[in-house]
Amino acid sequence: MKIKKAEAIEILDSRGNPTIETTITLEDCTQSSAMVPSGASTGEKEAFELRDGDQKRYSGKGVLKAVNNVNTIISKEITNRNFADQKELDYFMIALDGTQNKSKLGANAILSVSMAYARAKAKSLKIPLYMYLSNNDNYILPVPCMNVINGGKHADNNVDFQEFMIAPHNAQSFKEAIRIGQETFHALRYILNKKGYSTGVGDEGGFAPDLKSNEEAVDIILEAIVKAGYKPHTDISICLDPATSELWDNGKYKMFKSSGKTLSSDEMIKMWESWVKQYPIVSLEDGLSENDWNGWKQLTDALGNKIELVGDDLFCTNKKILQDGINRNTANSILIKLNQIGTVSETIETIELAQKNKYNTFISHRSGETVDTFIADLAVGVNAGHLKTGSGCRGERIEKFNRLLRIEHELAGKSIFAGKQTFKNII
Ligand code: 2PG
Ligand code: MG
Repeated sequence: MKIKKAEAIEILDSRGNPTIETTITLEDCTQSSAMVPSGASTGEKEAFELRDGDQKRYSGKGVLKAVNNVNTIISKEITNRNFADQKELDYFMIALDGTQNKSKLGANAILSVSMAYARAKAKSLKIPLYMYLSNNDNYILPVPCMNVINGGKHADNNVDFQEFMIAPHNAQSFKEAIRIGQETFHALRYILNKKGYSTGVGDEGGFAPDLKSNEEAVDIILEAIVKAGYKPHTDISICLDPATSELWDNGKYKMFKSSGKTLSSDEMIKMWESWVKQYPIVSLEDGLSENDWNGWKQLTDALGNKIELVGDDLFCTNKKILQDGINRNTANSILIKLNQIGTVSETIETIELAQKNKYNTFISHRSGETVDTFIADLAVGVNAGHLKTGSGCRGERIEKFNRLLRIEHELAGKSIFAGKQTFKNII
């Protein structure tokens, strides 16, 4: 099936910043589009997001160069050419770019084409996207890890750690898990309001109040779980993404937003050990910085058999870096973000490497999102078991949950909900 047309335009993401949308038309006239998200707490080794740097437009954040690369260079080379499959197209674009990190054409440009092509191919084959992305017939709906309190770079409050998530795992279906999560989210709003805290939300839809300490975020969430009628640990556990690469300052961790206090790597590990003792935590993402591999090894030795230690900035969805982590027995899980690596095929290869080596996979949105729901299909297609896509509000987050509700409905009895199985050695 040849590509007839590839056309990109500049649109806006959920933070109101420009991003790229590409529409692919196949020779059978099937047409599909994809929109690319954008991170705030990005890993140093992520694929290159091409922005214009023209201060006269959107403070330099425009993406007209990336748009132009799709409409000229990429379009010229891929139209009227036959690609056997997704891999062939993706590797063709990687070669066309020719750099290590997709800095010539822009990972945002390349990914928009890769995702739109996947969607168009699925449509042309008359199968759902999750089926196109899958290599077997088993479909597992992920546990939604809902980011109910936002801090760090995602909110203008005094909370240092970026994400406090609830994982409603004790449910028979995704639909039930979402209900449990939403009821807790609303209970949390009630409690924050009662305490006189702000109920305004951050970039990912979680509440973003000023708090007395980082710990207080977990304490209030536990209160909300009980208020909603559920049991912490049994029904709902906690996932954290403190995004500590953002706190890394001259070999130490600095609590920039609260006390300004600094902690050594050892002290951070001790802190996480005590949090894990004290709270029903099932996963800790980027508990240490991407530049603290020695600390990561110690953290893995200390907590690796108790909870999921998820590498986000650490691995950047890059299979070479993941392989390094596997060789060094570092972390036991990986966060997966399409735009960290820049093509659908490479994303799936990284997931396959993780799964082969018994690393858990956690599919993720970015803090700057669009209503594109690709990651919902990806989570089901590769049976990732968990997905984080924000909180219980903000349309760009809810769209992913709604897509999963539709997928579960469509599969009527032919899918299972990951539930407790996801955290089987932990809960
Ligand atoms: C993260 C992500 C998504 P950002 O750190 O995991 O929640 O944030 O997109 O800003 O990198
Ligand atoms: Mg992260």
